Amino acid sequence: MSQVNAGGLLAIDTSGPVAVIRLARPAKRNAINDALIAELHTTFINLPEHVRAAIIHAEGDHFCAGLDLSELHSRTVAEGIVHSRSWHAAFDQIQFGKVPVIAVLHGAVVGGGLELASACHIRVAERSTYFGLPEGQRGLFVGGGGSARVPRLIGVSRMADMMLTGRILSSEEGLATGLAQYLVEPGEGLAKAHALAERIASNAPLSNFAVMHALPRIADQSQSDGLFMESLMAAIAQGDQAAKDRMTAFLEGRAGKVKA
Ligand code: 1HE
Repeated sequence: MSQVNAGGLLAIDTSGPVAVIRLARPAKRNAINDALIAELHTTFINLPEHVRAAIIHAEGDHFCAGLDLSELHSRTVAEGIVHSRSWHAAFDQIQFGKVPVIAVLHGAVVGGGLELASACHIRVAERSTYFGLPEGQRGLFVGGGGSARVPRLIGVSRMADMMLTGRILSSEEGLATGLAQYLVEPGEGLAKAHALAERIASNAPLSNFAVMHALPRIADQSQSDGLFMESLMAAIAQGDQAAKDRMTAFLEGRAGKVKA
């Protein structure tokens, strides 16, 4: 099924094994308002069973200008907490949802836009990409999961620098620091994401599940607890029929070799 959502904020194509979700608010630089965060949440909850990987990309010159600042000034403290929690719920559904998600980045990836990107499992940055956390300059703090996710990618000190000084990281710096795993030329991001998504979609679903759900949790645990959880997850994965079939295929010379 290919569709544009009713609010016109997202274009969603879930017809194949790779779902493609496009931020479609270029006039506002894909700034995220309440309706868009709700659409992202429901889209990722409702991904059809045949979908094996997803791509998020964006229309216009910028991936995402972050929080829609026009919605901010009338909120009370209590409403602010509920608002932040709605971003957490939506981005948790991306990070800990059904399938791995690849973000294709270009132009501004700032504030809540970087929080969205950091909830994805793989980030492909086109050379036009730049990363910023202007919350410090706007009198705000991150509220879309950035304080939990961004330091896990680049460390607390780099994030503190970005927030305190307004430092912008280029696409090359983003690649070097871990904000992006791939750097491509302008216009090439979507094709790269499709190539990666097709490889991901060909993995055993339980292996992808383990990478998405067990790996980050293990990294957050003590080594001893993490190693125990690793053993459980490894045993569950290797007991699955998909693993047995793949092992047999390799031993019978029917599976690809690991070559550079
Ligand atoms: C917006 C927003 C927005 C653009 N909220 N309306 N994010 C920021 O602090 C980034 C603010 N945006 C910018 O710095 C620039 O817009 C960009 C560098 C991203 C793009 O610049 P440019 O010259 O291409 O576009 P523009 O002329 O600035 O903006 C075009 C329109 O989009 C304009 O509206 P118009 O009605 O005058 O045409 C802008 O007002 C509108 N627009 N960005 C609302 N962010 C969960 S907590 C997360 C906290 C944060 O994310 S804080 C960071 C917020």
